[in-house]
Amino acid sequence: MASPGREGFEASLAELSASAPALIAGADGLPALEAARVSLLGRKGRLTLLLKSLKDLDLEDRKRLGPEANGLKGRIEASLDEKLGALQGAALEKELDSFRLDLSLPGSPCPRGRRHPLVQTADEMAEILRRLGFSWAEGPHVESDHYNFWALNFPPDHPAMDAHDTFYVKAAPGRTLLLRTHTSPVQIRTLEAQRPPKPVRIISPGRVFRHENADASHSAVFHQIEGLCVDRGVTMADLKGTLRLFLEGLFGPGTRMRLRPSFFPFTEPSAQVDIQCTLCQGAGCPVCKRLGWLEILGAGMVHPNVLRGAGYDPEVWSGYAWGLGVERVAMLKKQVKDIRLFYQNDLRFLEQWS
Ligand code: 2U9
Repeated sequence: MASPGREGFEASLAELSASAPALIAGADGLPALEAARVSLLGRKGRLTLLLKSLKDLDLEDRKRLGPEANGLKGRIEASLDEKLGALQGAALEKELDSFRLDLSLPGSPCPRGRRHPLVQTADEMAEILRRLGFSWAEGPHVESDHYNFWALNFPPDHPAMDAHDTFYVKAAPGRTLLLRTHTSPVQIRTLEAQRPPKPVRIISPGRVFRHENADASHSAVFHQIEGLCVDRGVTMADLKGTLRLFLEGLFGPGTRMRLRPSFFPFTEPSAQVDIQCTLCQGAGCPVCKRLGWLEILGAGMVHPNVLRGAGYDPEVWSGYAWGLGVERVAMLKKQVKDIRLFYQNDLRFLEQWS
């Protein structure tokens, strides 16, 4: 291209300086602005070509007009940027204007989940006992005969050991494994784990297994919560006080309880604990079989043989323990007539309690 010469250069510079702002200002959208940029600063844009032609001027003219032309380039770039920002801002405003969010619309519903009624019952008992200082302890479902029976002072001919009552698991010769018939092995394991012996206050909620036919009040798989407190100088009065607070917490203030003598291999003395019938307040009804009282749990002072076996000297330490069935409590509190309903997963049944 022929050199425009100094005058031509100056004329083009003056013309561009005058027309570029209007060109940019007049761009009414992003495509128009891009077209303006290309026409000024693109590879063959007017200012680009003008700057390229600088080299054809005399040195003196280059020194004077070069900075002027570059200054114009800087101003044009700045106003292109400014216009781009303004157009993008306006586009965003327009998009936001067209997008009306109605915050008063109800949200999409999320169905509320529920704990299983047996979990609700176990949690309620555990919470009362937690406040009384008892910690939650766990243990295996598949146990050795040692932890399930021998460590708990069962005599070798106790009927619980019979295959009719206990599920045995195939094990290596010389080793007897079974599905625990109560959660008491957890307490033995906990006592054994304290070396040297120290005070223990635990509950052992969990699943237990007994080889029996299911009916409205029996299930081969059910749940227990057992409690154990071992310390120096623990007495039957502590057991009664704890059970009173536990049963009042569970069945309401003023719930009456009574202890009747009983027998378990692992406690001595042992007691059967009843509460006054929650339905008829002792008057007698079908639920309490007209007795006015409901058998609710078994309890007693930990047998000295059990303490000794677990490494606690019975001359120094004493303890109380109790056990109860979660299903039995859930059935009483929620007025469920058949234990099997808890395991059938009929949501119409399960959703009654939240
Ligand atoms: C240790 C020492 C003593 C736990 C106890 C009972 C009495 C009891 C039954 C209630 C209904 C089982 O679910 S049920 O059939 N339990 O009557 N359980 S004392 O005694 C222990 C436990 C562990 C070391």
